[in-house]
Amino acid sequence: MEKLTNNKSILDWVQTRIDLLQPDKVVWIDGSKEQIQALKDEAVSTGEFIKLNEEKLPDCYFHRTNPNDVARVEDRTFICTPTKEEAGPLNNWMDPDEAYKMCDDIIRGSYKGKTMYVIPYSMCKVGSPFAKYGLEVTDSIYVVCNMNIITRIGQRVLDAIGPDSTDWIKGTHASCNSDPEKRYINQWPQDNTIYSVNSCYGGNVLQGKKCFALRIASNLARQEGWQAEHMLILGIEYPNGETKYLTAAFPSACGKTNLAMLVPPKHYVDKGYKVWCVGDDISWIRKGPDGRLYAVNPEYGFFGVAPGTNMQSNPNALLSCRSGSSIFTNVARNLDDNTFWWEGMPDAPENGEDWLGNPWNGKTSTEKGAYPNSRFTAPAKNCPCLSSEFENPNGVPVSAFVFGGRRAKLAPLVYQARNWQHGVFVGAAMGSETTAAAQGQKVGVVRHDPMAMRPFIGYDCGTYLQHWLDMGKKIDEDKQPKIFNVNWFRKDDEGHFMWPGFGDNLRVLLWIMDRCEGKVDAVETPIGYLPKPEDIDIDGLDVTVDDVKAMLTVDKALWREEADGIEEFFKSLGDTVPQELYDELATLRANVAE
Ligand code: GTP
Ligand code: SPV
Ligand code: MN
Repeated sequence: MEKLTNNKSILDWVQTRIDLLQPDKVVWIDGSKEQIQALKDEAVSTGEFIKLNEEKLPDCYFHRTNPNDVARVEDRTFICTPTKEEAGPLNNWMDPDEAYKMCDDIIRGSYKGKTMYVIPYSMCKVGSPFAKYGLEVTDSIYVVCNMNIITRIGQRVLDAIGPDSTDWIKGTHASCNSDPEKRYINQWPQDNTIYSVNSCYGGNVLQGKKCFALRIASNLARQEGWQAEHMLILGIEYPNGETKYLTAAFPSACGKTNLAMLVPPKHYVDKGYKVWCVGDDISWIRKGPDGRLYAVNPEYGFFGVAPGTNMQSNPNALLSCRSGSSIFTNVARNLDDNTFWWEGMPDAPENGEDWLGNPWNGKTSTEKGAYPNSRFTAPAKNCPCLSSEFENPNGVPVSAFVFGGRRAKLAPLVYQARNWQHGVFVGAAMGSETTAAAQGQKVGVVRHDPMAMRPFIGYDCGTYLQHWLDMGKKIDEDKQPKIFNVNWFRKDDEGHFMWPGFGDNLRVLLWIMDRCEGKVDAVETPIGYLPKPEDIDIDGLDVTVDDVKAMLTVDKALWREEADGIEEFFKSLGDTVPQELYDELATLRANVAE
């Protein structure tokens, strides 16, 4: 085995992995094109990958996971802190020593006959002030190739860690036999350690993403005074050439990738507006030298929801994965030309194969071709609207934080919080209808999901909310991002979405930005500041001012019910919930009282 570092802490740890997992062979991932290509070829030869049409989809591959392993498993995700209180009531908890023992017993010897790949990876640009490094050992080429797309990997990472540092995250992935009863996604925040056991699904095993960049990082962020959030980052370029940035937190499968890459409506394009994507899922946020908050995207690619992505809804995402070097997981295939297909794309193949590998006629079948949580993995560099600031080591200044979720009835299209503390309450009280992004829960049920971080806070939720309040106190009021809530998913009585969404969401973002600059008035309501209906531009839409009015109604009776739900939720979080949030709840109650 050719080692790529002399760092003793790394070599010692890799040796413990070899002793435990007992691979036949160890391969260090240097990240070279040749090495990655050889791995792809090997995966094709074993059937792990299917190579797609090289002319139409250069360097693109298809992969199927075990049908029992198609989304994150929140009920099998554990935070292993010395005490249960540190993990808090929203996380599953396991005693750290017991968790090691249990996982080690499951994975011991599971690499026999296999190769261990050692992936050095970086979250954020290598060597940049925000960067943090990790190593993940895996027995899956699929994991190596995906990590190569969504993180920065290889020799340069080991060089950046250097010969002496012990400041890196230790990650162990073992595919085992995909036994759902023995599947564990465990984080030990005190040890900066991650285990992914008996899974090969992205969010469980591409450890840079949710395990590290959110669960482990949120814990580091609290200690070090910054924030790790489940937020997209986008820039709006105005016709005068100025660009303003916002970040937005929506729960899984609630529209982050779509918003991050939105294409402005035609009359905005004609006027010279542009939207630039900095990130579509995760933000690391710090106070900059000028006292404002700055956000970076620690990832290097996109792991996006496939179904619903098309040239109308999100052309930039489709172009990102079509232009090459992408991986498609659990989608359907068109066997005539060996390309991918999923719901929401035109021309369902007659001669197709569904995500399970069964013959599938998209013209006649009533079954879905692609799994609802099927995904594409695409390099950020492929994205036509990638921001020039994507690799800016210092990040971009944040003007607004936007929260949102799927609420058929309650939340208006957009509203603004009265101040930071109220904004933290709005984020803390967020609820959203559940989606297919997590296994083992009913889809479409409203659940509380503070800051869209419920499955990703690596410590106690009440303490996390306190950290949000503390961050606000560190920033002068005039430099604090303004906080908003949006709801693209409000439905009319017939169950249709009331707002066209997607590119037209820019119309709402422009109101948000105008509010940040004090350029537009608002209506004060019991829940915060709402737009005057005529201030949301509907030019060119099949929507009237009355429709907008209907999307902006605040139904006090519904909000009274909501307040009860929020109180119950806060109580379930225990006594670490900051008093300030109960004060905000009391204000809401008073405002919506009969
Ligand atoms: P994760 O990758 O799981 O974190 O998801 P995400 O938040 O990035 O969600 P994504 O943008 O992939 O969207 C998920 C689903 O929501 C897709 O099926 C979209 O078609 C749908 N969606 C996104 N934006 C809108 C919108 O503005 N309106 C409506 N009606 N649907 C939307
Ligand atoms: C999410 O579920 O929020 C995702 C996909 O972004 S996963 O990587 O599976 O977490
Ligand atoms: Mn996500």
